[in-house]
Amino acid sequence: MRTVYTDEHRHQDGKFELIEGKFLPPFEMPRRAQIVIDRVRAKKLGPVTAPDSFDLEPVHRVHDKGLVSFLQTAWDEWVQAHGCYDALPITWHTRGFRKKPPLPEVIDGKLSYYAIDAGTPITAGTWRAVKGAVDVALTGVKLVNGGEKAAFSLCRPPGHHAGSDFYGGYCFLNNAAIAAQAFRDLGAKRVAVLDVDYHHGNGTQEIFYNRADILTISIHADPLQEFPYFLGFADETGKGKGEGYHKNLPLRWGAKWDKYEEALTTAMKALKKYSPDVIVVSLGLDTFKEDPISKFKLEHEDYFRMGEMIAGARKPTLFVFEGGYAVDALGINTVNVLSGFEGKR
Ligand code: SS9
Ligand code: ZN
Repeated sequence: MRTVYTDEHRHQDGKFELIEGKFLPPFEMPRRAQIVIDRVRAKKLGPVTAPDSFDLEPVHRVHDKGLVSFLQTAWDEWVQAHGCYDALPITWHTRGFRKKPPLPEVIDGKLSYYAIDAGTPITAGTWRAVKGAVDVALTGVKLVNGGEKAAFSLCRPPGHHAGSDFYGGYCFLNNAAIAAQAFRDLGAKRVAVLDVDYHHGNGTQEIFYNRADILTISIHADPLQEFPYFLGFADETGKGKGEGYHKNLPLRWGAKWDKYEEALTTAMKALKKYSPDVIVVSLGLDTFKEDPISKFKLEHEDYFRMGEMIAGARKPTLFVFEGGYAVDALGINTVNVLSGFEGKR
């Protein structure tokens, strides 16, 4: 299968994230994508192509214009106010405030308005990297829409925590959601998004929650135990027209392949029943046993099986790269899924 990749991701290179009470160098780092593209080449998964450049119209199909323009100017506004440190918020819009407050005029307030956490630094190159990741996703769409059976969009930064008008969890714009909507706009009648990242795909769920034309399924750590904490429970099944077209499969900390396989079997059953024209996979590899911020216990081998099971749907499939922070193992695990999908071990 073809991989879409650009070095533009390197421009997202934060100094800090706030995690476990410490300012640490971000787990979401440029080496993540580097190690994956190296493995793609070493294993000869297929050709690697650079993305085309798209305008922002497909982005505006799923994201609020305010969020998109904020992401473009936030760094300059931040530097004017505070100098060249990473831009992170420290106040949140929570219960007890106005439901729909006006957008604050100052950068600190804007960060508080749009961000869901203090782990997602905006830096000098953030917008450049984010735009690159969207181009990578949309180029993958173009390939699959043009008849390729599958493609791998090696997006970085990831996207599945970003919603219509919020960012966080290392994500700024939702690459997978933008891709899913683009498939619809190119004529696909039904699209399914399968999110196998360790964390719940809250952004993707929020974006498509009231729609029946895009089925969303997420397998992830129980939100009672894990980020993003407030969405991703099994009783969330869609709203209005979208009722019955969202599925959450939360698993408790410590889940190994046996539990995971059960959930993935359930997911694939729902997906096959929906019979989509195309599948978008939010491919996170932070389910790995050595992931430094996660608590599932998948092994290298399990990722082949994951790929095989996804291939069982026999639909055109776009893989969109999401999380995974055991960097040394990230290339192996990612390419194992993609090789498994292609029936190669
Ligand atoms: C650690 C919380 C880390 C969010 C992680 C986002 C992962 C994106 N318990 N902060 S795939
Ligand atoms: Zn994750």
